[in-house]
Amino acid sequence: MSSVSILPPGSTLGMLGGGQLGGFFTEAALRMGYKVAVWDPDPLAPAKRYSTYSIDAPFDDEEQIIFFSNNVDAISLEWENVPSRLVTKLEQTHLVKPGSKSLKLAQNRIEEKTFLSSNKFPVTPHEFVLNAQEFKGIKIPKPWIVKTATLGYDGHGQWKIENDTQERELLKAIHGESWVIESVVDYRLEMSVIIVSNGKGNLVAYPPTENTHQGGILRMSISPPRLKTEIQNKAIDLAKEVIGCLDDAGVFCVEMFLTATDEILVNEIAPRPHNSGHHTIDAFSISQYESQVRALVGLPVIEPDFLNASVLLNILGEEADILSDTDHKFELYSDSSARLYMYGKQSVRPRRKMGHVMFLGGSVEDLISKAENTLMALKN
Ligand code: AIR
Repeated sequence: MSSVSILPPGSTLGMLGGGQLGGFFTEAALRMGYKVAVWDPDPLAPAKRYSTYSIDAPFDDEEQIIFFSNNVDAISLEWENVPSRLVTKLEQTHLVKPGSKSLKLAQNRIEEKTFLSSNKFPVTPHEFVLNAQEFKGIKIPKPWIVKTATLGYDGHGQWKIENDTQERELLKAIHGESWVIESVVDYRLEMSVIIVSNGKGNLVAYPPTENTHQGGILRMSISPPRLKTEIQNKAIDLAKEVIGCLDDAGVFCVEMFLTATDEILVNEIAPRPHNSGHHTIDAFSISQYESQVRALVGLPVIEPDFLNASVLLNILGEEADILSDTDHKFELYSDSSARLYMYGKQSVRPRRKMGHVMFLGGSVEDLISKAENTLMALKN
């Protein structure tokens, strides 16, 4: 473990994972004078567009583990599916923020739910199912949300099961997995809070965003959320308690549900910046990515200033092709409040996050209608 308290500009930061989240981290780190080594098995991973060095090998390549270790001063990550074994190994010689403890929790929904409920944080009613036979004994009435315990993100490994036919279909498709079965909660909205932790008890929160999803994938994030200040503060306090309990350093996101009776339930914890926090690039003085750099290098972790309202619209799958089709006349290209971010992903997969549009300034209602109009235009 390094004894240096602040890593100076010019140091090299290692990033495990090279998607859009790692890409925005890399841009922030470069702006602050750092170099970034991005490791992602995909040679065309988006973050590699900005990296100083990159590694394309699988995460278990021993030679590359040595090369990476020898060339970076501190390490962060941007994806839950980075093997925790690798992080555990790197932690022996380097600062890794967040570390393997939070990563392992986020990699296994059974461990995550157990952590949340054993610390008395409010969660949805749920049961664990350790093999296909145990589906017979589930006591929670349908409809269910069925989630694989491991390797789930962006709606992967998640199904809504409303009746016995759908349950039979699901059982035909699964092999040797374990699962979390959740009740479908009657919630009024989903929200998320980004927390930055310096690992020494200083926790800073971004205000909550209100999120809408389609097929388990984030579609829009609205900031500020259309919620009473009192509820926003409750969400911030809860998120700080959850991350405080994790006792790790870095950027985290706590996803939550607000029920019809204004109860807040914790849904998931991500030990990394979050897609619902992209707006912090344009709508706050310090982005979640700069905060990730600050927490990693030991710079002060501070409260960001709110600059303006924003609505994020994710561009999913083939919408990226439609948006770049020059025959279409998208209003957003003539709208000075709209900023387009495309991640440079080479292959289009259905519902893959390909980019986002950030609508900025004015009232949230106007921004939402601009986002909705863009979505309509993408469908035509
Ligand atoms: N990501 C990580 N967890 C959830 C998401 N969406 C981001 C990370 C990761 C990328 O999505 O930046 O590298 C993977 O996206 P894809 O489209 O390659 O599956």
